[in-house]
Amino acid sequence: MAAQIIDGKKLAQQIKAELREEVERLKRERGITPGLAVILVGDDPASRTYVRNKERACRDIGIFSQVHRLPAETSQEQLLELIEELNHTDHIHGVLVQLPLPEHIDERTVIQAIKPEKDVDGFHPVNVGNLHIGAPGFVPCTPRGIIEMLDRTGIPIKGKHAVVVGRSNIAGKPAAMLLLARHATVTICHSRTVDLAYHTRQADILVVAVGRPRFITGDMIKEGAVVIDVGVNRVDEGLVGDVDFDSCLEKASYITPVPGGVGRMTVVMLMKNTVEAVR
Ligand code: BQF
Repeated sequence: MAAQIIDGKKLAQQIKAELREEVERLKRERGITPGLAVILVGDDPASRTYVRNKERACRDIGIFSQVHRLPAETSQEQLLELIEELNHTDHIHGVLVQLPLPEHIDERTVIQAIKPEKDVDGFHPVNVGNLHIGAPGFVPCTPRGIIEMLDRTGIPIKGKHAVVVGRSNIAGKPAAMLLLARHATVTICHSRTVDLAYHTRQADILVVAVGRPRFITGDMIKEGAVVIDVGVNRVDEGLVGDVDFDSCLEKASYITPVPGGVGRMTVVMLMKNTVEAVR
């Protein structure tokens, strides 16, 4: 039987409605409007789209947002200065630097400059460490969105074999940590994994975050698997995921679409982190 498609757009709208109420309450009871500052360096077209998505989500929910659009030639020092200023700006509760950064800027140095209490992307080593040990802190938006999707769809995680393909600091690695915290048995695969299909076929829950269009095909998954597609790849036909949707649809029990899947959840989890940054 064909898989059930997990509607990320619908789930995101539902969470947005909840956040709108929470923001309204913060304004009413504490006189606080959550504020998000986004820093975009350069003019990468995909990054511009993502930043626009974030601005729109803020507006929909009632979060104050400001976007700092800096030229590609901005020096690392100038960028660090801006971050330092935002770290000390009281009405800004969340600060994020849109990735990737131009070559001449060191990503790690920049991320470390963000105050951990305002690091709504959850990329600062303090937050990464907290995730690792299971302590409270900001969780990266994409992995948080994946867990939220599973939970709201009623898909149990405990005891399942979750296979994560991809080991980035933004998606794969933190997704594996969260699944582990929820008592899944976790396998992490990557570009050097030998016999990838052997591993992906073991998955009850398959999370794919490799950045290659239609990389995972139906023959690589187990009958009844839950397939979570993190990929956002621009091809001639439009946006496609890392999963070959058509060949996996017949075999999976649940599958996320692209567009309208994990990406939607990512943006709304950023909103959730920003609201939580007020506390
Ligand atoms: C959708 C991102 C790679 C590298 C840096 C909705 C987004 C994307 C797709 C979006 C992403 C991907 C974001 C869809 C933010 C997710 O409907 O499929 C929303 O805006 N995203 C980002 O900020 O940086 C990235 C992917």
